[in-house]
Amino acid sequence: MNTVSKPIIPSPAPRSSRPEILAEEIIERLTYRIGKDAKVAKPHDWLTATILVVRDRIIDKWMESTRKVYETGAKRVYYMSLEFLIGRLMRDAVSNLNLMEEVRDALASLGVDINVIAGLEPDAALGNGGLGRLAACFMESMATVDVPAYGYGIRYVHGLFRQQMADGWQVELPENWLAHGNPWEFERRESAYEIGFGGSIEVINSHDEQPRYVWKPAERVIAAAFDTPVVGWRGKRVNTLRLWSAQPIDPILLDAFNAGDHIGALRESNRAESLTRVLYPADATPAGQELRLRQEYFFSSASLQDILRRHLQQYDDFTSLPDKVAIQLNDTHPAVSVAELTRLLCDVHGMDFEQAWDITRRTFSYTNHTLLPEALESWPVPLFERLLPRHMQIIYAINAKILIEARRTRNFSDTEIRSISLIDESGDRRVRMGNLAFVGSHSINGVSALHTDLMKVTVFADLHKLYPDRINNKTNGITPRRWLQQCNPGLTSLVREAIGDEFLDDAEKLRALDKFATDPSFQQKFAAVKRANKVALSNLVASRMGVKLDPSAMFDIQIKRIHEYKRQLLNIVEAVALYDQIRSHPELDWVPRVKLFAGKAAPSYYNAKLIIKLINDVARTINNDPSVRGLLKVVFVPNYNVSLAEVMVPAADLSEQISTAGMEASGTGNMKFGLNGALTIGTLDGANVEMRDNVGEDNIVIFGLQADEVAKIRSEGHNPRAIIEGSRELSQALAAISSGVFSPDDRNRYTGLIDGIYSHDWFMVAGDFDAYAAAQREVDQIWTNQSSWYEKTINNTARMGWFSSDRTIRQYADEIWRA
Ligand code: B1H
Repeated sequence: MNTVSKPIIPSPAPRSSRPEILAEEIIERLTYRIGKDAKVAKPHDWLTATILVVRDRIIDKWMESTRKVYETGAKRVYYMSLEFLIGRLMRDAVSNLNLMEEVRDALASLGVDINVIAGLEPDAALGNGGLGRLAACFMESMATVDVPAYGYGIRYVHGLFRQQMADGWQVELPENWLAHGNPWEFERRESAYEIGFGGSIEVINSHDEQPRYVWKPAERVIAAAFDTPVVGWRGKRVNTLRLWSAQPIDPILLDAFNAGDHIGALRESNRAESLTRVLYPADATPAGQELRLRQEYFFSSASLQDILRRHLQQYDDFTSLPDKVAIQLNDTHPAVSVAELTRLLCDVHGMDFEQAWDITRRTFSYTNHTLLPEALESWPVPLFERLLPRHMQIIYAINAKILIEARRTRNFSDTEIRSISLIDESGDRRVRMGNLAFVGSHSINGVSALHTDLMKVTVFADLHKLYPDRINNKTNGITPRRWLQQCNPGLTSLVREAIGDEFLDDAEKLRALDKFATDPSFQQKFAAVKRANKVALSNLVASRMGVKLDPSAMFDIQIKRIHEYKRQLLNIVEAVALYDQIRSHPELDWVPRVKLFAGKAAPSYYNAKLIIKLINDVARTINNDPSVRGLLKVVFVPNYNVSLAEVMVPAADLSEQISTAGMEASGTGNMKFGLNGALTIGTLDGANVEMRDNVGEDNIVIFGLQADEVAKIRSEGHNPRAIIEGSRELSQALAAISSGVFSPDDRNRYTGLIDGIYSHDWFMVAGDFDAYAAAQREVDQIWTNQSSWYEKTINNTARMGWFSSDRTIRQYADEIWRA
């Protein structure tokens, strides 16, 4: 026998992190990878060279992490999400590798300022808002707490649009994060899969007990993988974010090209590539278009094929899948996966339906992120059938099984059956993705305690009766690395001086700060850090918008997507009322305030865009009125994104979390502000409820109707007109807006918007106005006693550690994934 012994391949030598060595490597990458002479290198070249050097240090750990999972046979977790709102990566990676000083010094020795080049990195904005940012925090926390995990998503060429203001109106411009290339990613040509659409189904052995179904798609595209390493805190573990890009099977149809049809020759290629070209810019509402369903199926199928391939490489068959694989569905966007996994197991791998279904259900779990009825995804049956004919059959088969079970075991009535069915038969027939995700999962979780409670009595009330053990809560969290250490180095140093380093590894250790809350010298240092952060934000606002802010005023900030339920309108109406008051009573001691707003509106959401315009109209009027004497300023900062949040969050004195109770599933911005020492003014909605429980009711200002009261008022009838007429401040403010005081160029601009408050007030702007205004005056009162203000805000920082996404991920790992 001729045996060739396997060569022993040495691992690369560990890399030094001495600044001199780092500097040498940066020059090496600049020269040989980018092809630039240091003498003519542009800041962008330095950035790329630096990222390549940092990346190499991640790769060693990456391979080690991957190897370890193979060796130990550990369970893998897959987080499937159509959105990953990552932001910039360099600071995150450098800081998690504990190389910040070394990289800074290395660059300084080359005459490069790390802050300048870090600011050039584009934000990876592959998400809309909270749901996408949560996925990014989870990726970092899964690496930190050592869960072997892969994120699966789409590599959109254009992430969330860039927002510009034209005369106070939002204008959307394309975003181009890949313009300078992406040094973080690795294209994996070997990991490519075919994805089909449309076509027909062939039945083989149709007379057998187990006929085989073969789907013959009419259309096919290739899903190509791009991997980004995600490094956890202290570089312990590196996981993979795998994003799929659509490519044509035939890049060019040469026959057509040779016949002179140059455009037709590229048609297929364009069609394929358009699949992953843009992120749908809706938040908390589904896009409902065919391309979106194609995106959902494309990334679901590619990810599942990849997961099954990896499993078979290591294990004999799929019976062990639920023990070795946990797949988390981030909302219903990947819910078609439930049908796709069943299909792959039956049609491709020859398993019988019952077993495939059992494995599917034990493998998936689903997170619900919203109760808004208009946000629950459903697809018209004819569209679904045309695009995914085999999946439609499987969904009918699952539905039959579930409905029979419900009738037999629980004696479900027709009404209950209609509500749990996977098909909505109430109008045009539609496939309900929420119900599909629910029945195809062993765990369904909400994202805050209140939201989970409401899930059980609203959208999933009947499914909850059928499967009472499935719904559970996992309150959201945020990564304290990005949202404290990196965005707020001043506060981080101050806390380290006071209580040592333990909180860096366990955010709940911040509790030790409690005893400093009343310490005058600590309060002063805390205030100095806050002031420095406010100066930094003021500089940004001055340079971007030419508006001057006074850092000694209270910075009152509301940043999030613009949505009626988030009630930016309530905030700006109160600002108008306050403006009135200041002018009527100039003799009173008004607390100087700067009201800052930022956020994007879905391009097709008319009222949201109108609210942006209103904020800008009010800002122009107030900021130019000398009688206000700078006591009130209103600013709308354009193009809100992760990087802007990293500057605004640490600079906030007051955090506005004022959604209509029962409508914000959790919120995560609320947590970022609390952690960074802002006082929250908020309703008892989403995770605000648990924030109050953690920080204590003296350290948060809660106002307004509660979720059950809102529900009761809505069902029994609400009379906003009477409320408005009973509140002088509110009626004056609404009359001013409605009559065109802030829009002299178009006096009717806001008539419709304000009429909505008078006629139905669905979002309880009138219903909550007086309580909100009173709460704002209470905030003013607290501010006038600065020692009491800082006592409360220090208590916030001290008690927000529980909201670390490390805690959230540990709960998912222990209670859902069992990883
Ligand atoms: C949240 C969404 C969402 N809930 C549909 N739902 C989308 C729905 O493109 N779409 O079709 C996009 C996003 N996003 C948010 O999730 C909640 O509103 C927040 O309250 C919550 O904190 C966040 C994370 O759980």
